[in-house]
Amino acid sequence: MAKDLSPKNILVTGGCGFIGSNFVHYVVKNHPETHVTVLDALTYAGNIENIAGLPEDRVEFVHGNICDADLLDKIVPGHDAIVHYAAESHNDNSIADPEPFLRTNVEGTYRLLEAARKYDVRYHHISTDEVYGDLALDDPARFTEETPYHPSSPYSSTKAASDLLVRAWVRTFGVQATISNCSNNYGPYQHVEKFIPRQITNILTGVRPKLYGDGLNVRDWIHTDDHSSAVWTILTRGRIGETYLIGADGERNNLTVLRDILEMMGKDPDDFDWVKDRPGHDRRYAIDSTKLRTELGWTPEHTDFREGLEHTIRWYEENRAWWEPVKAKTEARYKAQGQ
Ligand code: NAD
Ligand code: TDX
Repeated sequence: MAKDLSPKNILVTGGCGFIGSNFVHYVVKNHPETHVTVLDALTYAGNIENIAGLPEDRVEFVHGNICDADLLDKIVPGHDAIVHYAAESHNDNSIADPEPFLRTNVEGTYRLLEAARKYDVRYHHISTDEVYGDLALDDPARFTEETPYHPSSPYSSTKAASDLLVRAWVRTFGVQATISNCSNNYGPYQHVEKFIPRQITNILTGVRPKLYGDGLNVRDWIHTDDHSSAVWTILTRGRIGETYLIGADGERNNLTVLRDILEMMGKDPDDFDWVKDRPGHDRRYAIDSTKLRTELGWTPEHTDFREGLEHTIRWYEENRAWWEPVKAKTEARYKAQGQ
């Protein structure tokens, strides 16, 4: 039986990052009865501007680290749920330096689980489809909740480790937790290190877009607002101890996505550079979200990928002040890696 929750006061970790901040906007817009505390360390990937302008009586910001147990003792009591987005999230960075991924993704999750256990707070864990490894291009299969874990990168292996901690804390300590594993998100506020914003902002700054390997790797794209509605559904109506996969049937290869971006921005579809491949590059991700759809009745709303991409391009065109300060540094890092 699904246990319904009507959260009045939730703690959102990583609420100044891409997906976490979109979730905070989603809650403020759609659930006026819910107050949000954002806990964020403001790493290179976090930006306080992502939640600027939201009403102060609805959203409180706490600057701090999820690995700080004393801080968690101060702020977790009084909340009826923790929604845990905070992570080191970029595969390429995890290849260059895995250590922060171990600390934030593994130790940070451990600290939050201990706090959820100590203060008996409902916990929802945000994870990724990358824990399942990859699929061949010609494989008719998609990932389900039963697919064995088989992560490829330092990033995905630390996310897999964090999922397993959650399962153990549910079984051994009775923590009231759920897990969701989502596919690739796109939309506003995504850091320019990630594929879609990198290419859009390259074009806007006169740099040629960069495609890894043969460009045929497939990602299963979902608009970040659909991820938010799915997380809210699981948080409020999901069965404790369960995992739900989140996806919107958006499989596309990188070459197709890049050519869409070039065409929408009025450029020649061949006006990009082929660069060296990512080591261990996962070939294809694909999500079967039947469980979430049939058991909890969730459906995605933003399923027209080209329309979502058009809006995303507009957002980066109209919000240059948001990304310009970090663009040159991000490209310099890639250049040093030959990408
Ligand atoms: P992001 O890198 O944009 O944001 C991460 C946020 O966490 C930042 O605000 C950062 O400051 C904060 N943070 C990092 N370390 C912290 C720490 N130790 N303490 C407190 N805050 C810290 O990430 P994202 O792309 O928004 O991803 C959010 C979550 O969703 C992650 O758990 C990621 O694994 C998961 N996920 C992402 C995708 C995707 O397509 N981006 C898909 C599926 C799942
Ligand atoms: O410049 C690029 N060129 C390129 O071809 C970049 C940055 C990426 N790529 C390729 C690599 C991937 O096949 O594009 C695809 C998407 O790359 P990323 O945006 O780095 O995402 P990915 O590695 O698929 O992981 C993302 O989705 C799952 C998020 O970053 C993770 O946090 C999430 O768990």
